[in-house]
Amino acid sequence: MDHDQKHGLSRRALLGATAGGAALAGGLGGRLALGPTVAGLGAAGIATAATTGAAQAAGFEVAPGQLDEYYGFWSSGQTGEMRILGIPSMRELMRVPVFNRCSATGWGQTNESIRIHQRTMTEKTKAQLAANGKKIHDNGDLHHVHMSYTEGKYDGRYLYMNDKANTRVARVRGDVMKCDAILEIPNAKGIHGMRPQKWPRSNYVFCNGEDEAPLVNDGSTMKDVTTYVNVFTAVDADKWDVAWQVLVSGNLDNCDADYEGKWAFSTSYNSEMGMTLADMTASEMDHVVVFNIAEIEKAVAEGKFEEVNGVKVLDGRKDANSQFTRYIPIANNPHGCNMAPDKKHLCIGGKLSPTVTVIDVTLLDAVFAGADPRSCVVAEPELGLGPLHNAFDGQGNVYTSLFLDSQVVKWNIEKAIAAYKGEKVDPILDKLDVQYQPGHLKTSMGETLEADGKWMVCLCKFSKDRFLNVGPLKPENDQLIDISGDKMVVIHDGPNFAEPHDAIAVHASKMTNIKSVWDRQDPMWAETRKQAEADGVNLDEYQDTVIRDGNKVRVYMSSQAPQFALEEFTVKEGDEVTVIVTNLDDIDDLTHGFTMGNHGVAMEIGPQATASVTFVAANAGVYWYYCQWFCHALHMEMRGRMFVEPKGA
Ligand code: RUQ
Ligand code: CUA
Ligand code: CA
Repeated sequence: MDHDQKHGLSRRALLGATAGGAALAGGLGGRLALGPTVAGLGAAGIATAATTGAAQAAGFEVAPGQLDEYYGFWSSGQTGEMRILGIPSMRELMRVPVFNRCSATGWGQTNESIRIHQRTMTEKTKAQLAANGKKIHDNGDLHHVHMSYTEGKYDGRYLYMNDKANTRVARVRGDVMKCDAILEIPNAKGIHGMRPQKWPRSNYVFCNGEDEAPLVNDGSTMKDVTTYVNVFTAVDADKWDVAWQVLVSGNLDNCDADYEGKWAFSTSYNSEMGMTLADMTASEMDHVVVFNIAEIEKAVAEGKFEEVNGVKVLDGRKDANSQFTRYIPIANNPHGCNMAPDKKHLCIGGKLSPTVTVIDVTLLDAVFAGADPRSCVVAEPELGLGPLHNAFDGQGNVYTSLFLDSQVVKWNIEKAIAAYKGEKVDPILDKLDVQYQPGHLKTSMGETLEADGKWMVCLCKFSKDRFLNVGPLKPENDQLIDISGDKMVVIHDGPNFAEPHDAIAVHASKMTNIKSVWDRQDPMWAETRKQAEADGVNLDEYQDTVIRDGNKVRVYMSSQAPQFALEEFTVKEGDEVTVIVTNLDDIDDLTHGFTMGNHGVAMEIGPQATASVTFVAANAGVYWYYCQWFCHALHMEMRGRMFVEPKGA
């Protein structure tokens, strides 16, 4: 079939050649503005796609009570949380607060969560927060969620995620689905791309700093761009500290790692080090940076680093001519960076170029030995407008999102390589209209050696007319696509709130360590237990103890449906009150809560969990506290009173 004729030749012809330099940059505004128009065209195309593949769609339904085959771990962009969806039902199963403040669970307010936030916080950040009357950053911009690997396969231990807004990364435990560690990354600015090492296991989490700034960012230099750097960070995934950093030329966007543990890769859209849109799109070529892990580790071991803000920093910039990095020229403003499960091919989305660049990673040793950096490029198929991200089916095919065309294109790596060598083959196998403007797309197990080619979720940035109008702010649209046949088929539209960037689909068989009830000795509240011990309180027994320590009051109470062990307690105006609740119920799905009325205080206490929260009792009077997680027929009655005595009483 001739895809060029069937799909958008005129639109593609508009763009002209791959790297049009000034023409591309000049046309940028116009092409972005094309978005809505292109999307409008897409709507007509869907009817065809849906009818051709109806047969494959049969039997996909997950009936009530049936379980999904895959866990989908979703990012949520500026909402700052991680979400868990079932695939293929696309049912939302859970939200896991990470960088955001959560009203339901008390994340960002409980002492346990504040400790996790603050563990790696710099003194500078603490001071800046205090100046704003805060203890933590309670917003985040969570773009990328990835699971820990052992030998190129998901191992269910952890999920890792970035916060572009406040330059952090976080980790969520695979057993309880709670965040257990946040790391503020020094020296870098705006962590965007983030991937765990795949081989031999996820010893590192690689993090891209997207924004340029002076390395010593203390106001001594600000407008002199020559003092700006960008920083690539390897986080020690076990200790959750920075292992090392490498300074690079140009900024860093998306990243990935190979399946041999030799390389990490990052795309850069601003090799120009431009500070304006025009400058950032000025060059014909940008680059992908390749990091040589062994060379970097060797230099770190030999002490050949500079210590900056407590971190080991190496210089991998172009001028340094190091063995740490190589810069491979790629057409202007590349974006997505995805390693194929064939262990060999790295695919780079062209964004402003209609191409995906394929790098054969087995040719990188030669590049480090001095070969032409472009000698590792083995294909560069022209696919359509605005290629962003790539996903894999484990059968040699790639699915690339075309943002401007509002399409997904399926193409074959070997055919693209043949075409690059001059053979007359069309690598494009299929194109599908999606609604609308896709960013990331994720295939089932597609980021692992176990890519199974069954499902794909395409995360569309716009939904426009696909759902009932909910006002000027519209949901995004995560489309479920059946990729098991030759043709891609849209199965489901999944509206989603701001703004899932990325997702992974993990087979349920990988998640065997998920618990239903907490372990009483869980490290999450180890410090709270220590305090209880010091206060002579045994949290494992049913108890109701109030400890006064100057103007600090610690209120310990157990909860057991439908009652708090303490149904009243008394404090004084101005007291700093810490309420510590232990849920002694050890029944599946029996979560209690603690909300202190009119104090902005609420938290979740899961079965067998302990949680604590601290607040100041500011005004005298009677205040009711209650359980806000429905737990029992007498849940409404699960409440008690706090008496706040007037000062001097
Ligand atoms: S990025 S839409 Cu933040 Cu993952 Cu590409
Ligand atoms: Cu306990 Cu509701
Ligand atoms: Ca550029």
